[in-house]
Amino acid sequence: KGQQPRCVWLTGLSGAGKSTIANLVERGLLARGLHTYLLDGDNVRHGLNRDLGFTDEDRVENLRRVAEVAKLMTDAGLIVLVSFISPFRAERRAARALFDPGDFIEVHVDTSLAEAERRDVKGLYAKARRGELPNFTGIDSAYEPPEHAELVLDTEADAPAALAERVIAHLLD
Ligand code: GGZ
Repeated sequence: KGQQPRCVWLTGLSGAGKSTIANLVERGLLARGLHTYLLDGDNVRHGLNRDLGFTDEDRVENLRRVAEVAKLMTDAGLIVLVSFISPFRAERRAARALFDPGDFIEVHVDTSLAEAERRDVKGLYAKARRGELPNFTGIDSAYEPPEHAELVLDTEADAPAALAERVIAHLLD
């Protein structure tokens, strides 16, 4: 059951901790002999989607392509971890619709805007507040929180390692 191909879709604000958690989940699954692939901005936005920016229209297309690639990868037998802000409900719903029920696990990496902005690891929120990064999620571009996520990870309450274990437990359950 562990290797049953599935898509684990992480959504949350910039700086919420999606990448950190996704990397820990990937390591944990690898340690259990499971085959995974992690799709994120680092390996998608510089290649396949390098023609896309951060307007609503471009985010919609970014996520459409990511969902289709994730689907292809599950067809190849992988557990696919997807780590994008994915701010709009409609695109997350469209992604879910590509998979059999139960094979799409929406994970809300839940951090308040105040906390993400307080951390501001990369200084992007400060830049956005200065008007140097237009269409920044949470500042002048919307984030629509999930209403039916399979998992809600409160990053203000628990450490990334514990949250990653919850995702792994859900997959192995
Ligand atoms: C949000 C932006 C923006 C704007 C650049 N809005 O924290 P990061 O830096 O490393 O992750 C963010 C990443 C978001 O890209 P996604 O592909 O995940 O977004 S979406 O799902 O909405 O398509 C951030 C950086 O890119 N970044 N400009 N305007 N994040």
